[in-house]
Amino acid sequence: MSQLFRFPQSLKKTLFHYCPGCHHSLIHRLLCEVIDELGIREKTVGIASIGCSCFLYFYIDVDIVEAPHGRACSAATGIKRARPDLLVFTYQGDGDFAAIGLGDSLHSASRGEKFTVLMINNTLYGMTGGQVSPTTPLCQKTTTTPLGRDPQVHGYPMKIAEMLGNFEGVALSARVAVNNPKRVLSAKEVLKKAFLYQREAKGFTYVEFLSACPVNWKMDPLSATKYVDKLTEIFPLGTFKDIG
Ligand SMILES: Cc1ncc(C[n+]2csc(CCOP(=O)(O)OP(=O)(O)O)c2C)c(N)n1
Repeated sequence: MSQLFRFPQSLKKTLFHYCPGCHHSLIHRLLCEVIDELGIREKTVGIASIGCSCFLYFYIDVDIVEAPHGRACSAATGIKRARPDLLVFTYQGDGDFAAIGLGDSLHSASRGEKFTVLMINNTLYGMTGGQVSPTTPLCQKTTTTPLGRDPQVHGYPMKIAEMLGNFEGVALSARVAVNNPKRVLSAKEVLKKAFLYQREAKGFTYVEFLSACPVNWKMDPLSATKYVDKLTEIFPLGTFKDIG
């Protein structure tokens, strides 16, 4: 049976708590398909972080550790160094990875720690009510930039996947989206490659997902899905480093 019609073994049979139109559930499924296809369920450890995805352990049937806000890459470093035989991934929002956790994140990448990061970039702090984050586009309204992000006051959006592409310790840095079927399929291929590179101990692997947040973007799910297309003008999809 095609994978499309098979319920992933690593995905728990429970209802998601995510808002309608949020892309977390889709990304969870892709992650589980990759874990199943690589046959690594018993050898995988996930690091959930603080944000909307903090309940990762409700959904993904692998060992999950909850890190304090921003510390997922440091927790992953410890686990991977202690047990290099395991496949370790972090699952982090843009606030977690690129704001409070920026120091932990960049130093892990620079050290070439051999785990995989899934960075879910919804361009704001979702769980706490939609505050500005390092990846908020210019002009985007958030609860802390009600008139839109002004570069003179709030700075410019950070392009993390591009930045990590310049790090020597990074084996793979890519940005993907899941707002149409073609993109879903290519996102899965990139994620699978990240886990394969990790299995071969090639270096730090980073996959950034542009992800819809209809509630905090104050859009219906369809408009939010379309807004992801607009986001690709600011955050182009693609691979910024691939050591092959
Ligand atoms: C040390 C600490 N500071 C602040 C918070 C409050 N807090 C919880 S989630 C969050 C933002 C999460 O945003 P992001 O990482 O982008 O994830 P999202 O909710 O959008 O998925 C913040 C600031 C906290 N829990 N712990």
